[in-house]
Amino acid sequence: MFDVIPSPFRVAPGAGPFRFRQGTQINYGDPALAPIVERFCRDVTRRTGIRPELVPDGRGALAGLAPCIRVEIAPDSEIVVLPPPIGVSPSADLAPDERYSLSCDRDRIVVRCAEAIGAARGLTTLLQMMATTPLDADGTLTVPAVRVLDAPRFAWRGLSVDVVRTFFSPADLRQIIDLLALYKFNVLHLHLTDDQAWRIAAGRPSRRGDDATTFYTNEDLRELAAYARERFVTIVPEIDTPAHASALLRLRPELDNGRNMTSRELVAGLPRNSTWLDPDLPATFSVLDEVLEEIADVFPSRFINIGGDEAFGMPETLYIKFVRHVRAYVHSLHKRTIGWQESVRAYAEPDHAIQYWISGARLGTSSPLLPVNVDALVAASIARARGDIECAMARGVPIIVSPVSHAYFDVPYAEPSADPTQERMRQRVGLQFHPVRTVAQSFDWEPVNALGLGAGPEHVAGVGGAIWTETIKDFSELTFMLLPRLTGVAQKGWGDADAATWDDHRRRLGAHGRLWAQDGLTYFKSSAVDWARHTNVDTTVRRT
Ligand code: TNX
Repeated sequence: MFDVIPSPFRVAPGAGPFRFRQGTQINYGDPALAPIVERFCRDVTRRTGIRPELVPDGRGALAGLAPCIRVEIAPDSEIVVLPPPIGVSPSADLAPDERYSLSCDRDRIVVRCAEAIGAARGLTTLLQMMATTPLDADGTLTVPAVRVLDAPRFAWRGLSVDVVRTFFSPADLRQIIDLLALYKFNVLHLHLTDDQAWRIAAGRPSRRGDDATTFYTNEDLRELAAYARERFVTIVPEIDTPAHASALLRLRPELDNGRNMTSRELVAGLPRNSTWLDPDLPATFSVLDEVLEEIADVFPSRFINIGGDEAFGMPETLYIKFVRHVRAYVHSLHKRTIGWQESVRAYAEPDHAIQYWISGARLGTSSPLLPVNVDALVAASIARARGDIECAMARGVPIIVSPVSHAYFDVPYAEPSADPTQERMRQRVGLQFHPVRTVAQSFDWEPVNALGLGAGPEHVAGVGGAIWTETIKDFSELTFMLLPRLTGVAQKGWGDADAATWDDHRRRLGAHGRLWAQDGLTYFKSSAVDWARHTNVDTTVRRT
């Protein structure tokens, strides 16, 4: 069985299975690969109980005829036939080369790549192959005999996590980063500020945090960014303004202009404050520019997400003035901007990127739970959603595709869990105004087509999942909503359009629940998936 998610570009049969056993030698040809190969060794031991022997190059390695694993940088290898990715790279102007080949034959497993990131992707595939294969009776592991050629379809493959409505510790976020790396995502987009809380040190009048809100120190964020970077994940920070900024107004009352904070009920059962920051108030940018400068310094990412969503009640001219200032300021810090799709209404140049989210499913007329009092302004914003995408396409603004209908993980699950003890959680967690969706329905989409008529791959920057945490109380509820649907977005971001049907994906998923259980992660045991596959894999091997 070959249960790798996302499915590789091409998989062909290899010559005979490789037997992986205690002490199998693994060797690499370039010092730049050392941390990647070392991490692979730790992960494979943690997941299979088998400990390979790491033999750095030039130490008489690979002596004898024993089967071994070799990782090498070989830019002129068979990977040259693979196409470059579509879209925008989160880490650099020129996308790093993630292509790799992996051949598993009787005597040798060889991973080849053009640069270190390709080795990480290739070894992740090998790790999944090993971790989803049961051990043989003699304690060895028969690695499927395959020749894999692989490259991502899209350059940007992200997950946005709302750490405002519910706080997640750096340790929680490191587990999310591990999960992203396991599924070949390359962006963790952190939604750091909103109406309910301001989760960063920058902008606080006193750094001591005397307003009792839990927040990340710059040191926390620097460490997280470094942890992510080692795993080829870029953290893109989001400072959400001009709306969703009530928490900043509470911290900095000088930003109150007497009319920019309103209390309203926007969605059934979820009272929200709505605020907009006033570009005509001198205090606004003296605070915000400082915040952005500090954030640009903390995060090495190429992009800062400036938010820009749901500026209900803000005069359009002020919205445009505000967003233009912010993006010009971020540019002056040598960073690129990304914003939610509404931001294209203020700034539609190709050096900006937008994240498309308002798909029909949100507050769509099809929702039986549509609150009767939907604000006319909200309705108007939704009505403009199609225009946002057309404007971006016409002006060459790259689009990260994140439709609520398929890429939002706070949509409640429709089908029952195979585990009756999960039913209460399933019914409680997730935003109730979304129509419920099965895991299969969430999987049924194509990122280019999701942009509608006239869209082509040239309009797409990449793919992004998102999870909002209004109904999520803790880390186990977070992973319950992320898993298994996160793997579906991984498939759409990495795999070719028709690379995997739901049936393929569902079959592979059956072998992945075990990996999450190994990591102690709660996941939704959808009744549509046979989670009992490979039951003889030892799930007691735990994180060390
Ligand atoms: C809209 S999705 C938001 C979030 C909320 C979500 C659900 C987006 C860009 N903005 O602030 O969490 O609706 O209420």
